[in-house]
Amino acid sequence: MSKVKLNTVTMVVTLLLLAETCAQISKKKSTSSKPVRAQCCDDVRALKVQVANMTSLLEELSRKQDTDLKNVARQIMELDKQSQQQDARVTEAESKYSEINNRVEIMQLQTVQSAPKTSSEALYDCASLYNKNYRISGEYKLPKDEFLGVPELSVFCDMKTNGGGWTLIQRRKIGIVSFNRDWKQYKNGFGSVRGDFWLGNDHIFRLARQPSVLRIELEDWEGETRYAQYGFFTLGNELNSYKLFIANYSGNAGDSLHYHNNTNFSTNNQDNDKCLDHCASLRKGGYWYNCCTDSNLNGVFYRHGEHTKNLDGITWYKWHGSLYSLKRVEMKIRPAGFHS
Ligand SMILES: [Ca+2]
Repeated sequence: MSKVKLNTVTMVVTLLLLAETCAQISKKKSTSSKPVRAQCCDDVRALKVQVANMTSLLEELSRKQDTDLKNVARQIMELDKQSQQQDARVTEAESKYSEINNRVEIMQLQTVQSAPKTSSEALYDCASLYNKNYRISGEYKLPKDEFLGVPELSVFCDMKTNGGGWTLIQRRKIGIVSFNRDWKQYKNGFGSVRGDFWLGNDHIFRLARQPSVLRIELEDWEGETRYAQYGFFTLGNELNSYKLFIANYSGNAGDSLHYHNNTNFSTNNQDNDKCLDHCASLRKGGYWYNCCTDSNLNGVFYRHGEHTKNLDGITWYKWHGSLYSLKRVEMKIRPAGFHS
């Protein structure tokens, strides 16, 4: 490029010098130097043509450079985009890797569990798993223990919240599983521990025979979360209709379980409530109904926009009143003496 420019400049200077010489010659020999003048002017014309050619070449080169620059810029942008896509793929691969890692850990745990063991090292709940260094939230299989008369049980462990070690006894989040069920179903449990479920009154009763803490986590349709925790939680056995005993509330959701303290469990086919009405039928769930509810965590799952119609939704009176059905609920327990 600079070479071309230099040539053009040289050419232009030469042309000017020639024109000057030409003018001087024609001044000196104005009458007798016709052939010289003609020769000179022919050279000037030839040079003029050359300069014009050079100029157009320059313009063409300059245009080409512009195009090249634009192409380079485009290529850089393209490369940038590709690198971003690469980054996204790496992130995705990383998250898959950690998921697989989790599964491997859980499989290892299941292998450990299937080995024979004495009752003293029984994997009794999520807190005992936590103490055996299982620190990932997820589904675990608690083995059968004939010594304690404990059946095999799939549980979901929350190993993160407030120190971990929590065994979930209930979850509402998807809304496909109906909670309007009978006594036997509430006794044995239903649903899927990865989705919506009730662990089962027999299992909850057994887990809460040791002094336990109950934690209830709630989420509304705006994505806000609250919790209610009870430092004391236990249930009566089936003969005592799984009567609820709670105490020592703390949290920011308000205490909407207090009204249900010391009441029996009722279902659509067993009215054990403290009311002339049949609360389980009215509120369409199984719960420790009083007359009837200050909370209804096993009520009907209403999607956003439908939750102001009925009293039978998933309610927690002290937070959103009796007409607001919550988006998500988790009820979880762990031993009172648990230390993470
Ligand atoms: Ca009744």
